[in-house]
Amino acid sequence: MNARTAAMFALSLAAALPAAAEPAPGGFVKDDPFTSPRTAWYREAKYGMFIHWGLYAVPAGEYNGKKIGGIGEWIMNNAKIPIPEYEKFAARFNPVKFDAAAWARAAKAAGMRYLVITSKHHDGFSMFDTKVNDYSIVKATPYKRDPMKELAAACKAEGITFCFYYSIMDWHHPEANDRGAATYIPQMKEQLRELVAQYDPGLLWFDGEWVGWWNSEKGRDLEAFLRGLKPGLVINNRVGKRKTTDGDYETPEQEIPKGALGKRLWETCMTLNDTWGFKTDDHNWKGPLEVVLKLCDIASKGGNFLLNVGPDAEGVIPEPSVRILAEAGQWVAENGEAIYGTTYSPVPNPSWGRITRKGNKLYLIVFNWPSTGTLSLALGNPVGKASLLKGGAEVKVQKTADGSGVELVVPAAAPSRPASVIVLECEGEFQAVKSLAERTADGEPMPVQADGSILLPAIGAKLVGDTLQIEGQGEENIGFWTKPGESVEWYVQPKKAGAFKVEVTYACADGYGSDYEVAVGSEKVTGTSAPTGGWQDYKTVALGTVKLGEGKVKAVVKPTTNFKQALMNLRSVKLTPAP
Ligand code: FHN
Repeated sequence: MNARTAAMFALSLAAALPAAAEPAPGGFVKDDPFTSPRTAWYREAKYGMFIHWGLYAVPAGEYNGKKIGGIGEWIMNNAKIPIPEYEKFAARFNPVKFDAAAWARAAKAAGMRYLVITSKHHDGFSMFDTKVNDYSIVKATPYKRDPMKELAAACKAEGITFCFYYSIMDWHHPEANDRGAATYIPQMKEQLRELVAQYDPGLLWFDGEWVGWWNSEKGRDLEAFLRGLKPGLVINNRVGKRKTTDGDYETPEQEIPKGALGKRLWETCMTLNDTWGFKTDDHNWKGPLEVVLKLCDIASKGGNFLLNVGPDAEGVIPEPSVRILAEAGQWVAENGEAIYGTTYSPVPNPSWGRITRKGNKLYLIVFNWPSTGTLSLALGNPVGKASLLKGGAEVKVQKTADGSGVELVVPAAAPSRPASVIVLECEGEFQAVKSLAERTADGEPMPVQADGSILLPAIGAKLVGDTLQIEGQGEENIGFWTKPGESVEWYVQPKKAGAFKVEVTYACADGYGSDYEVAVGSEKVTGTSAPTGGWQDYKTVALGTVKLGEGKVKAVVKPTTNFKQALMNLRSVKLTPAP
């Protein structure tokens, strides 16, 4: 079908189409997606499979013998393929190896509980049985079947919520623009009515909303229309213009927000390699470890993870995708209780891992299992029991003497790889204890241990300078100390006045180092950061003693003379009552 025919057909159809179904009488009263029963399945599911599948799988990143850069599903745009030329891919699209049950099984094995597939991407080609036009897999390809019908049934059989992606932007439709919107939008609504009526999706994932002719008013109208079709539908924010009032949740793409987005649902969508639609030459796969760590990071911030696969033109999901997702799925099968149905933790994520919350339980997802046998957590709550999620073995938990939170005593070996989960039952409303860095920022002293000693750790320091950085996870250090004018500081307030031994734990590579001082109140001791064998080869040196009263004073470490490129990687300073 050429552009002129398409235009004539669209105009004739617009005249024939029933006025798209308007929302239910009284329209749609927006409930709060963060707590609505409507989104309960979505908040439980947490992890979904994104599938980009369409005509673009035929060229698969190559056109006229040339590799086309960019994401595979944009080849029509990136290679500037004229519509009549692109339409010819339809005659070559015959996914005879498509196996809906195998796709649903792959999602299940991954631990994914919903699936979002492209019903129509920007190229305007419909991957479902539509009556609105003939530019579809049923009418324009030798395949002639409706794969979406089969996939919806297969997902249902596996207990996976079936959902659709739909692009507002349409490069094929002659009226998908400012001038023709009045014609195009009713046809778009009719296709959406078909999708809801024929396949009963749990969620509609809009995209392509950035086009200039789409606006918030049209978005609100479309959302009300859809809520009228199916009040329980979950809809993303790209139905409008990605405002926080649009749809039910935010959609960061290829990135993970730094933290929770308050009382707003969100979902990171991400490719498993570097393209959404299939490309023969994209083998840059994320591994199972990265998938698991991203899933935990996202869940700890209250997000969902929608991870993409791009099936080829024969209807096959690339084997590396299936393998990677299945391997990550083994961890999810063992530890999914820490992901499904959780929300963000009221306690900041610690350096050793991530924390999710479900009711009065915290799930401590430990990436860096401690060699010291203990884990600290800045939690102010009274705590109940703690146990390993895998196997249920009890974990001893006690409040720390210095009020910095709780300490858990853990077995020597991590129960799971790449992350182990401890379930901590809490009482009452969650109270996060200030982190050590927050205490220093507020001028509060570092905690005093039961023996009177005071640890000044990297993570509790105030960094005075713009190149200093906290590095590492689990046993952090202060690094990038490349400017002699930069220093670090803490506050100190001994329980009892007296003399304190000063020890420094640091690492330094050959060719670097400097003389430095540790000033505590009006007293100071000095040292030289001689090489220790490497930037991660730590050693502890005693620098002498300082006399301290019971008042609060500042402790400051700074380079003095003979500065050679960098001072050190500083793990901690420790003050111990001297006999
Ligand atoms: O342009 C699309 C792209 O092809 C892909 O579908 C992604 C997936 O979220 N969305 C748009 C880019 O933001």
